[in-house]
Amino acid sequence: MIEEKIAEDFINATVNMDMKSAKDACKNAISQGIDPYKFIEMAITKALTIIGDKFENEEFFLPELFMAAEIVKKAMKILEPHIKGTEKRKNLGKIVIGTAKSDMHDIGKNIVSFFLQAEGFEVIDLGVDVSPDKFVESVRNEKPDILAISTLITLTMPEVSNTLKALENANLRNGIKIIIGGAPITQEFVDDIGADALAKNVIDGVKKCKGWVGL
Ligand code: B12
Repeated sequence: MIEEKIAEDFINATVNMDMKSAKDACKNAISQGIDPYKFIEMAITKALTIIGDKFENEEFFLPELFMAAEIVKKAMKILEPHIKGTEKRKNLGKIVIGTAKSDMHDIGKNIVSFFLQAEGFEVIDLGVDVSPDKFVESVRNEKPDILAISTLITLTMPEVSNTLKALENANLRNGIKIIIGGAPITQEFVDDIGADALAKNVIDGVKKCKGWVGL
């Protein structure tokens, strides 16, 4: 299948740190009419999983992780304008999103943020390394319907828990739904800290957020 071949081209290019071929594969995917979301799952997420495994096995080191992240950012710039729904302006509700304190990973968060906006949510993106105090301040000022937190590092998971405690201490926990995403997050953790939902991927996350606003 052509989409598998193009996904493979992207994966090989990313693993070989070949920015030009990776961008060409994305452009090819678009010109072949491949759904950008499908391409993100088949090519981008898969490439990053391979890079992550190589990093874990000490075949790759930090420079490769950084380079792969740069390639993915450029790839997303090519794909984003072709994601359906970008033209919608429905205002389904307001979402504050950010990556937990001490965590700099933002590729997944940015994808989620992009899709939430494409679905019609107003999204306030606080970026990476967001302290519990900063989340609290934003919830106080923005009064969102949903707070969405991302974290990819096991060691930064306690910061998610600290954020929920800080919200409770500030009397801001009631009235908002809280969704947590990122590879190390489990349902048990979400239940333990008293968040409302776990999102295993962007589709699951967007579906749960839409469910909360009655869609
Ligand atoms: C790229 C990358 C980096 C880049 C990040 C660049 C960037 N701007 O994001 C850089 C080079 C900076 C980096 C640094 C580090 N990294 Co890193 N990194 C990765 C890598 C390869 C890919 C992550 C990624 O973007 N995945 C693709 C996206 C699309 O997937 P995702 O983030 O999981 O998001 C999806 C879902 O989880 C979900 N989701 C995520 N968040 C949310 C939130 C909400 C609300 C919702 C609804 C859904 C949702 O939806 C997304 C789309 O479906 C992973 C390996 C891997 N397989 O994940 C390691 C990985 C996460 N990194 C790791 C480590 C250890 C580090 C460092 C500590 C390395 C070091 N020694 O310095 C530093 C930490 C720096 C810091 N303080 O944050 C480990 C973490 C291990 C752990 N569990 O603790 C991993 C797993 C690699 C490994 N196998 O060892 N890293």
